[in-house]
Amino acid sequence: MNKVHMDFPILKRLVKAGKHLIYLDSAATSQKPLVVIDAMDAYYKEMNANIHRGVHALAEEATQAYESARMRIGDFIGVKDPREIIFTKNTTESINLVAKTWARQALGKDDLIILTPMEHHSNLVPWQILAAEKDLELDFIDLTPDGLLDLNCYERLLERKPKLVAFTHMSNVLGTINPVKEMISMAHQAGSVTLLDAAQSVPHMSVNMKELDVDFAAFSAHKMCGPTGIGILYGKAELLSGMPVFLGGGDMIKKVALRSFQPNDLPHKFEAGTPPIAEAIGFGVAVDYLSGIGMDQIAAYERELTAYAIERLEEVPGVTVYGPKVEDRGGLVSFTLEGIHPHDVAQILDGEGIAIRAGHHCAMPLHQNLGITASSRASFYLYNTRADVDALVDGLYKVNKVFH
Ligand code: 7TS
Repeated sequence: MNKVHMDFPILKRLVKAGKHLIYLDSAATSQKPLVVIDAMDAYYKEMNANIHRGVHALAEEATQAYESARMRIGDFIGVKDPREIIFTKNTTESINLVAKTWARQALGKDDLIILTPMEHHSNLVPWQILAAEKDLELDFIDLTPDGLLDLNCYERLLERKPKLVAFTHMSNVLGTINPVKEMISMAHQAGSVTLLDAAQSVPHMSVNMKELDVDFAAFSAHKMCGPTGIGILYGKAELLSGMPVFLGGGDMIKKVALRSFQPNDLPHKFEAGTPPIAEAIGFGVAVDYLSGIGMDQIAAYERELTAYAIERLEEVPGVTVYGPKVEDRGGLVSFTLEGIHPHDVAQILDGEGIAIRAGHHCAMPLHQNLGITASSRASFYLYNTRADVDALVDGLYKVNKVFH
């Protein structure tokens, strides 16, 4: 796996004081392999045209490349029907789309939405906005002390027949991988629609939306070797086709009169305006790249690296590691160092060329739940190595020395 390092040009660069970059912030955004950068470059150099409109050669080629990317991204998550793969800006926009169209139509006063306290703000705030507008109730599945969802609590909440259950596949702070297949099946038995925030799972493990039988799912290209500015909303065709439109404008219409319009067919109905074409092409190449390595291999590699990281971090005096045991988690570790603010930890590590994230990681309620205001987080991807973990641990000894 270490040879994939060579595929990522940025990992060769030097940062502070001539140190080699050690990038441990892939949960925020991953680095991009050269094949993805080259594919986007080639689009602009050889094919640039708007899609779905022109009849000229470039427009046809660009349209074909864009739609081919949609098919390959669909394949990557077990979805054969391109009508169910909507290109959006990112995970955040995908979830907002569902909140502002399906949920706004389907939910009314006093209806219940079930969420979890480990959600990223982007699977929390859209529901808060809708709850205020429609007078809905939000309730939350309790966390166990080791950072898992309490499924007994979930069962009790489902007795109240929520209209929607929305949860993350993997926590971006605790690393917890939730038992989503079971949770989706339980929700369906209670008659609820399900939405999966797959921003941290699809990049790191094999996820098949059809096997999960989830109703909606959201993820972003930039966390999975692809470019920024593009993400996916997966939705079951029967739900998507009954939903009101999201944004209005070009491409999302079949017919327009002065006072009315007829929406386009899926998936274009939800893709108003010129989409991020180069980004879709880059995203397609990113999933080809990940498939070429193998998602099961990536997941196993990250699990082994995370186990090593937890073991090594626990050697460092004053470190508290958050989240469940390694069997229940993905490739990231959040921790605090006693008496030292996470921002100071990140700053000293930065001086060593080590990039981690410090703060609330867009999960303020979860930090409150943990009784802290901030944490440091090292997150891994296929290009990280045990040597990166060793550098992190050496860096933390240095932080301790500076502060004590
Ligand atoms: N959901 C989860 C679970 C996430 O981790 C993130 C981003 C998002 C949604 C939002 O994704 P976006 O592409 O729409 O921004 N998480 C992080 C993070 O942990 N650090 O920076 C961004």
